[in-house]
Amino acid sequence: MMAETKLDTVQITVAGYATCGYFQKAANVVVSLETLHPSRYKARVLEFETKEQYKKWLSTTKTTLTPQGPELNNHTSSPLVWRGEHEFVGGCDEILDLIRTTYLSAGAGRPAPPQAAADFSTSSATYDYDLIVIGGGSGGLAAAKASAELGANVMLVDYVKPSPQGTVWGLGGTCVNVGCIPKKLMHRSSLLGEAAQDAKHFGWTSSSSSSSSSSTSTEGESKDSTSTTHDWKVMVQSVQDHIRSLNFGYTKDLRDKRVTYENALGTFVDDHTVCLTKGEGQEGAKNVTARRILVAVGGRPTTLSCPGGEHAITSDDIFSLPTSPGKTLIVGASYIALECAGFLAGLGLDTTVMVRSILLRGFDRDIADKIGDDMKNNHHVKFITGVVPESIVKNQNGTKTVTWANGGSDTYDTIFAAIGRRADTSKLQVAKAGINTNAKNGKIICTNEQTNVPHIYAIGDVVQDVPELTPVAIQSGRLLANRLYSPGASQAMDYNLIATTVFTPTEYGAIGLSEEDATKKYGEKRIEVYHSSFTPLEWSLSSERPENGCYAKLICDKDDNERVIGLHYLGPDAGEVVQGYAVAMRCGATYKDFLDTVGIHPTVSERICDLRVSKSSGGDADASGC
Ligand code: FAD
Ligand code: NA7
Repeated sequence: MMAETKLDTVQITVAGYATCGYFQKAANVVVSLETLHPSRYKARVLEFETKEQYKKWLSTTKTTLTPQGPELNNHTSSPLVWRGEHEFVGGCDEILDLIRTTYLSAGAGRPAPPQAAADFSTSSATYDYDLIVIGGGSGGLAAAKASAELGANVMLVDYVKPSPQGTVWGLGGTCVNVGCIPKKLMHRSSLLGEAAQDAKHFGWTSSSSSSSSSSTSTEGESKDSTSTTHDWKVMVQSVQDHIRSLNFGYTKDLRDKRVTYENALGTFVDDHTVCLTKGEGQEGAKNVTARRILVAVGGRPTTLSCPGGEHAITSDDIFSLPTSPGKTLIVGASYIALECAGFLAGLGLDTTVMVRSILLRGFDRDIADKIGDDMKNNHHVKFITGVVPESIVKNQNGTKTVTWANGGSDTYDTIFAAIGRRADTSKLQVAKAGINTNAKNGKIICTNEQTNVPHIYAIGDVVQDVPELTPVAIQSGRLLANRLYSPGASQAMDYNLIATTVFTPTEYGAIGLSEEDATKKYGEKRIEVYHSSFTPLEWSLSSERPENGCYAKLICDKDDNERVIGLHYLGPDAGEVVQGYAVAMRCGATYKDFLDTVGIHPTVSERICDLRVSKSSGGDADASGC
């Protein structure tokens, strides 16, 4: 057996002042070297707050280094780099040259794994925590727990500012309290109502009697023609009970993993210090410090700016309304608007969507149009298009009268604004830490989840140009924790080919590019689309279900062996159907791979492995039989 050569660890020290770009570059490279080869290199970074402090320190430190001479004598710039105890190397250029020629020569030609830049701070400084996480939502919880499991001393602070309507909730962030979880459960409630409709064709009969639903109903009782009734209060109670159990679970989880949890609003005092308050005023305020800070504060819904806009609720309020919203106008046409419209209509409520321009901007047009038609024709959702509310007046009986362009007007029990979300950075005082944000939406600009302040990070919805999805926040938080606290870990978050699902009455699952984006990116000539409309077997006994109401398409890159670059599926259980295809697409699956895959019969998913009509052929996409 060959004996393993034991190499000595080389320590490289980089010193400089915080705002010096050359110092940052040299420090990043040296820390990366340690990350790549932790047993061979040890990075030591000395950061001074100001140029003056650095210069003062430099003049005395130079006397301790060797070899003494004109080169060392003339070195007055930042950074100062030395090897081992006192072997002078030079500045930024010298250390980069040394690394290139000496330390990396054995691995030349092999691409480095994707890595985030490392951070650094004065090694002698002491802090209360290794990491403070601001925000206890999907991303913050995941990052805090993973960091603590890797040995870091972590504090997590979470605070929910009440919505303008006064709604508050517990630990867990948007997804658990006012997002994915209650949304999916209410969507499920709506699907159960549809299933009850289907059930009679499968031999079931219902004996319950009917009750009435009026446009001003606040009782929460709705009915359909088969006399199935729905009780809003029961649904909300069950959903909220479930959420409370999740809130409790998160608190316990933090305790078990030894993360210090503070139910407090965090605001930056400086780049290492966070002030914790109870939200209202400064009473009981305390400062805590950390070597690193992670911002995971998510986003909040945008409110309507028209006169009377304050009478509208948002997704922060809908899932805990104590009584049924009754006749509802939803303003906005993206996925939150359509998902909520879908379940409200499915629960039997009079539901209208006000669309400023198009449905589901950014998603595949074919599918977006089909969703609109389906909601209108098969799910009783009304649409008012090309307008926005001009005013909302609250009437004495609590109803709200909305007016819009061209004299349009109607009265509703509830106005629900779903017109987008803004990063929740307004109270964070990011400027005090020197963090760069996008002034338009408050989002934090990051590279590999690292802000412009090297030891401050951000993940999840608060980050500019990142998909606003729970699993994205979680995955990026876990990978970041690994990079920070697991020696040698360097894997960066990959934001490509992330599957998602829109939970409209007929669900829509998507991975990769829309047909429009694919055409824009690669050109029309390079794209081939294979597609089919179909009727799921489950729908085939119900006269209420539309024929060929479901649809699937694969978008392929002809110049790359017909690699599948976009997958779109409209039909039941879309999330369950598309998740596995995301794995295949990440592995580079081609159209042929899809066709070669034997389907599971009789399922809706098998359709995706049998899309034989190309758009370029002009063939009929409507399927018949099995
Ligand atoms: P959040 O979960 O928003 O957590 C941020 C936390 O930080 C909050 O608790 C907030 O109160 C707290 N906070 C803010 N400021 C401070 C401060 N200064 N100090 C202390 N705490 C602070 N995604 C999906 O993947 N699937 C879906 O089906 C889905 N459906 C959705 C439906 C709706 C209605 C909405 C609104 C969103 C939905 N999303 C969905 C998106 C998903 O909820 C978000 O992407 C996810 O929650 C983002 O996680 P986060 O950690 O970035 O932030
Ligand atoms: P989006 O995806 O930002 O969409 C906002 C929608 O609201 C969109 O249809 C907009 O129409 C519409 N909008 C925006 N401003 C107005 C005003 N002033 N009046 C009327 N309509 C307006 O927001 P969502 O809330 O659906 O989702 C946000 C994210 O949260 C999403 O990515 C999820 O992952 C979680 P437009 O197309 O611009 O004309």
